[in-house]
Amino acid sequence: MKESRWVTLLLGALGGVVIALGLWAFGDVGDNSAPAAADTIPNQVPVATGTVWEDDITPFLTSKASLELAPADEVHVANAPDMPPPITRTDQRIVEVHFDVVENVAAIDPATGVEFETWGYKIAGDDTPVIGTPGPVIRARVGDVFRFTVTNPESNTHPHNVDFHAVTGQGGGAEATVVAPGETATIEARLLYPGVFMYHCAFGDVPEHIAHGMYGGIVVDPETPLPAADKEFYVVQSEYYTDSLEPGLTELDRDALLDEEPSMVVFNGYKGSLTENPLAIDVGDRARFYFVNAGIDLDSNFHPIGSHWDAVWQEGATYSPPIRGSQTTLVPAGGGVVVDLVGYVPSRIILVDHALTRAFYKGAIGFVDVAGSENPEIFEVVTEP
Ligand SMILES: [Cu+2]
Repeated sequence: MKESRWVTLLLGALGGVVIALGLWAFGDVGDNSAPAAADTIPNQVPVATGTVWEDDITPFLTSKASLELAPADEVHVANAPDMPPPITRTDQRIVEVHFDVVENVAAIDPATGVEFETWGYKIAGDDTPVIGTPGPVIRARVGDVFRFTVTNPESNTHPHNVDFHAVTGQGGGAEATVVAPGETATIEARLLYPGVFMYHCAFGDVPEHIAHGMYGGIVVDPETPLPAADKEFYVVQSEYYTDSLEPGLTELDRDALLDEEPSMVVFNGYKGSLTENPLAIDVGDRARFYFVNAGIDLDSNFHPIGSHWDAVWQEGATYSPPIRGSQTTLVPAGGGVVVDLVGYVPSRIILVDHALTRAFYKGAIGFVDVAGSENPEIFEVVTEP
């Protein structure tokens, strides 16, 4: 490189430092061309050099004092595999959700009768879930204030809490939501980032609480909605570490937990949940999956056998554009993804963790039944065996 080029680079770098110091000294950072509405407050925060990202992705916030409750007919919770409808409003609101903690004994492999002490969450006042895991899916819009209340019924035995990966604040709300049996706690948290996020109990021996089933997903819709889908589903992958696969009540196998060797890897809380109750779509449908990998320990290699992921919002980061046309998407433990598939021909699409030991032997398998007319332009059996 020529000497003059070095000098230019050096002067440029010095200039950048001077500008950055100036911005920092005069406190100009944080005003990233915010809209001038009276009740809008800038959210942008300075980074160490005193600069802000020009494309800061968090929204400008309507002050809490100006926020109204979300419309009464807007749905914010659903039990797997259902999703609440997308949030269609364009303003920020307060979204209220109330969970009860579940402690129960449930069949985690109903076909063989393997039972386990399942802990989890349910919508307060909703007595339909008995297993409690995965917890209900929550849906809100980015910029909303999430007012979350958790009650641990007096009949329970253990304290619990919730760490929301969608929440910015100490422990994702964990410390503030510790509830002993008989207690109730409430937090308010601004949902700064859109996406699909895990939540889980983070009390005491955290892996033990998650191993008993204390996890779920929260979907934060982006300001610019995703392209519409015809059907939406909520699917959670998770692991059980039982000391037996015999019928009857099994115990947590601590050695297996330490070795990260689950006896079961399941979708939606128990073995067979999505094979005994296949998801149903029609030819022509775009089906969207809000998928959370609760772990505890294994990454998921999420694949639709006999189809493709037409769109993948990697890591569930829906602010970013999707990649298109994928076969298998990697979902880390404690992560999520949003994936679309299109029903092109009538068939049974098989959802698996393509680490196939988990699918064939441990339960990480589910069905999507596509109904409609054959299309030989896409698939045709030429000669039967
Ligand atoms: Cu817990």
